[in-house]
Amino acid sequence: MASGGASLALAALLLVSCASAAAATKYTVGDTSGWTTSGDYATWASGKKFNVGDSLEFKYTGGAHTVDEVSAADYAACSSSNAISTDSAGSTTVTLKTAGKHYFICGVAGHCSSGMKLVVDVATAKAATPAPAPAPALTPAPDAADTTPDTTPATNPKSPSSSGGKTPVTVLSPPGKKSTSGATGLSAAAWAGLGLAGLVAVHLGAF
Ligand SMILES: [Cu+2]
Repeated sequence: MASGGASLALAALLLVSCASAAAATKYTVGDTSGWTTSGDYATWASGKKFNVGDSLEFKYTGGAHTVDEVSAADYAACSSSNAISTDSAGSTTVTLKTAGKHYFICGVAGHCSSGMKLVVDVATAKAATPAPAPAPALTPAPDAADTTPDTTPATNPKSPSSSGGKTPVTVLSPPGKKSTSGATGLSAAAWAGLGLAGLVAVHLGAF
């Protein structure tokens, strides 16, 4: 039961991760125009819904521009001196790992002020929490705890008397049960015969 619940939870987790991976979108900044001084990235970003896990691909001529992620203040000031990250390889892919606003500018002098700046507002990804997982895991636990104490004390009181004490107990019980109904019909001889047969049967069974 516990392992079944665990595998259910694992399956749910795999489904969630697969779903989020499939939902991740890769955006080419500026589309076919790429990352250039003539781009209008406010217009490009407007109407797009960015989620955690999505990625931005900046396409430009390597060395001609940079992609710097900066703070809101540095974005406004077009300053890349305290950039969070920078790249100038020519094709820069940035995965949006956290929700909130992410600011990107080009660090080449004059480029940011001429429009090479992009801000994206990343929404928090919908987290499908595995709610059903804790319920099945908890249910079997009390059941197992109940059965264990029941069987353990039952066998323990019998064993201290003697290890072979089980045999006389079973021999005596069949006449005891029938004595209520057999008091009217059965004779003492019949009872003795039954007891003897029972003893023989028990001994044969024991050996
Ligand atoms: Cu530039």
